[in-house]
Amino acid sequence: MTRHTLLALVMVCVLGVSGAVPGVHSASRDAAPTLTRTIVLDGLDEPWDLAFTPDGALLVTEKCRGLSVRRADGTWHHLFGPTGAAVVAPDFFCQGQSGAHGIAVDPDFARTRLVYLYMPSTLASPPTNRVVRLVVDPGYTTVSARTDIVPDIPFKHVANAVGGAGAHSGGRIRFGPEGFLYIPTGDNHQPTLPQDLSRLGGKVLRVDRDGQPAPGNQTPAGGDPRIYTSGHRNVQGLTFRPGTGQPFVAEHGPNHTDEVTPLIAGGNGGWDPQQRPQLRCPDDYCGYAGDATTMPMTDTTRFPDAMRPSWTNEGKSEGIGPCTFLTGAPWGAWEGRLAVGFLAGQRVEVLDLDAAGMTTSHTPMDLPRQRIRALVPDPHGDLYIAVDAGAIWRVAPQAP
Ligand SMILES: [Ca+2]
Repeated sequence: MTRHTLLALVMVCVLGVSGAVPGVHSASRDAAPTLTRTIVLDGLDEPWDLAFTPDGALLVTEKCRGLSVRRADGTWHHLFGPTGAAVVAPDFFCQGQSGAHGIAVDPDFARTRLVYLYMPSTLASPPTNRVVRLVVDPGYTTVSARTDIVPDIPFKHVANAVGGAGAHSGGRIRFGPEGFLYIPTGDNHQPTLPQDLSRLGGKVLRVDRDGQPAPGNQTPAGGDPRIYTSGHRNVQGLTFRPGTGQPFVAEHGPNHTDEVTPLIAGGNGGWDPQQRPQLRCPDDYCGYAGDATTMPMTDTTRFPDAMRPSWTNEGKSEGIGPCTFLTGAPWGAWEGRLAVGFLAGQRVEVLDLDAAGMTTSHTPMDLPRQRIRALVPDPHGDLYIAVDAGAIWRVAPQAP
């Protein structure tokens, strides 16, 4: 499929990061790397996530097309999803914001050939989001041995007064450095879901490769033991800090306040869009009814021990999306910093964190304005960026 194999060199732009960005700390400005951007793939249909395998393949999800692969030889192949894929999943569908979302490669992939896909499914009624485990053959021609390891993640199957079906599914699945799979979910515009420890929406789950609860989740008593953290709205980014391994999430705000939050096992993110008598809450969902004070993303009045965000854009809602730490010496002073992407905000910010994970400064990457959907480092530390317009970029740094 030649439209998908526009390998490299379609467009190469050398972008010197401006030294005149207002408000940027001088230390980060002076040390900013030079970025070279290459369009690696184009003509995709709403790419959502991507993952590299150890043998040189690039797995890509598209919201309504499911899972595809760019093999090491550059050829493109549609592996799994609707009609047209090598393996058709009749239960797969896309609706509203939802469809094929996160893709993760097993930490022992060279031996197991296992990959994990987050998607909605009609196998349950009403439909659910689920994590599907698949075996990929050595030639990347097909998948087999489908096992639905977490089949019971809530899906918003009907519209309500605050939005359409398919809203707020989370879905950016990643393996942590300790070998367990983290699964962020969303609140489905359902007021009680984020604080309901018997259901999996508005949470970050942590499981083994069979979907069983991982040891050490510290789920509050009586909760579903797969729950690692609760009280989330719609986590769209998930990554792990080099050195400490601590998970960080990026989470969509409502009409205000996107958040980046370091997670603690058993923690509560403090999102609780129910029972706000002072607000007018359509269909009892208060999520859009207030502001940063009356409907906070982290309600420290109701939850004094709530996990504190590392960074917010309080007062604004910019559709924060993916996040990843920058690794490798070519990033220069940006090595070890956290890159976060924005959809409505159409940019990537580089956050400098202190030892506790709190943001001390932030710097925008000098890139074309696009809705940023995925940020994934390749095995060399170059940053791959998927944009909603249908492209995947590679951004290679060069330290000054
Ligand atoms: Ca929060």
